[in-house]
Amino acid sequence: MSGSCSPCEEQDSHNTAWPSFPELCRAAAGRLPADGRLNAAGEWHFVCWEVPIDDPSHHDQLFVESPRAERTALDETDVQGAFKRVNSVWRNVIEEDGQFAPEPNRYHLYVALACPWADGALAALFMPPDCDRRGASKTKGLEDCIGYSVVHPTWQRSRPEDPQDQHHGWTFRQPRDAPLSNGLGHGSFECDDALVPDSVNGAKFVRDIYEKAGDTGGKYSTPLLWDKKQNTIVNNESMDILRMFNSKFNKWAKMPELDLFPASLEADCEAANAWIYPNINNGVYRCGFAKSQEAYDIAAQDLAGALSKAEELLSKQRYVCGDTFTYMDLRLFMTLIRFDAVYVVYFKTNMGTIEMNFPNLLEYCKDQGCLSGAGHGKGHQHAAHQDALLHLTSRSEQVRSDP
Ligand SMILES: N[C@@H](CCC(=O)N[C@@H](CS)C(=O)NCC(=O)O)C(=O)O
Repeated sequence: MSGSCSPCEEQDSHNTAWPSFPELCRAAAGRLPADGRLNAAGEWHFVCWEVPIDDPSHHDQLFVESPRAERTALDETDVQGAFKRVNSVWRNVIEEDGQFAPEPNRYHLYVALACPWADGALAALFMPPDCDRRGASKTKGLEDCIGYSVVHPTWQRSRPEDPQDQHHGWTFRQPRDAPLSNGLGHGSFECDDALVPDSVNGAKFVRDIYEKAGDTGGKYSTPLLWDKKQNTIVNNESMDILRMFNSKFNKWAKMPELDLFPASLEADCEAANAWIYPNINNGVYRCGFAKSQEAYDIAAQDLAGALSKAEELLSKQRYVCGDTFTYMDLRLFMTLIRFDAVYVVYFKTNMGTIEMNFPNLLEYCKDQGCLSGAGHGKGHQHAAHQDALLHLTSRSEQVRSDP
């Protein structure tokens, strides 16, 4: 095979067309290619690269200079500078008679409230006192069945004792501990009452929990569902976790009848997800984590179009799929509620604000009143990704300079 590899999503290293990455990794004395990751099974996956892969003299370019590059979402970019989210690695399922059986008080959820994916999973657990404006519950009421921990919103160096290891990630603190600054030493972010330290593993960092389960490749993301019985990770994909919370713990749920994944609306939800997820939920990240102007412009255009489409849709119906609240609403809400406070500034999604420019989306958000949302969002985004974005020209700046 000759020539450069075009941008590609995760591919399997065992594909015979590609050089053997495990061998390359070994040959590089433990150094890992910059554009790849080890999955939980210890197999090497790469995201993309642009060197002639048939020429061994170029293989050095596949390796990072530091002994070890711990991955975060900020590294998940293709050669055009577009954010390409890498799939979650831990995908076990909770099922009767399976390795992970449904049981009360067996599982523990780790979340960052700043994270819309994790906050959605957490919101599904809780039964708030007075639900929404029209009195309908939107959560399962599993708070007595599944425990949880909440990280501090400001990423910290997870191995500060190792000068070679520059990974920054989620950390646990007690409410009223000393405030934290970000990795560049900026800011002072309080340890508020929303923080819940890790009572299960006693971990200082989310990374520690992944490593306890044998995952040393990262990324060390939330949500993360932990099995206290087998001392391992069940799953770190919010959609899977939501699905399991929806149906596997109904014996203990206060609202077993609430179905966020109704079979009758499956096709409608999937059709909505096909444009809402890439353009809005992940769309804000595609703007925020873009590393080229072109990638940002495409993402911002997709996002603006999808917000207008959602605005139009919700002028006609209460929920994304009609009259019924589904997981699509939970996920859309979790993005919209962060939009003005966080994404407009930090991810440069400033094609408008929900409050000023999208009246139906604003009403829609108010309608979801009982859901928790956006806790810690501002503190995290403004403090964590200190090197993202700063060189890109935002949508509103382009409009200003091009009247
Ligand atoms: N696919 C995952 C994505 C979760 C995710 O991206 N979490 C982010 C916070 S919003 C995270 O923890 N990132 C850690 C990192 O990038 O190191 C899901 O939906 O559960």
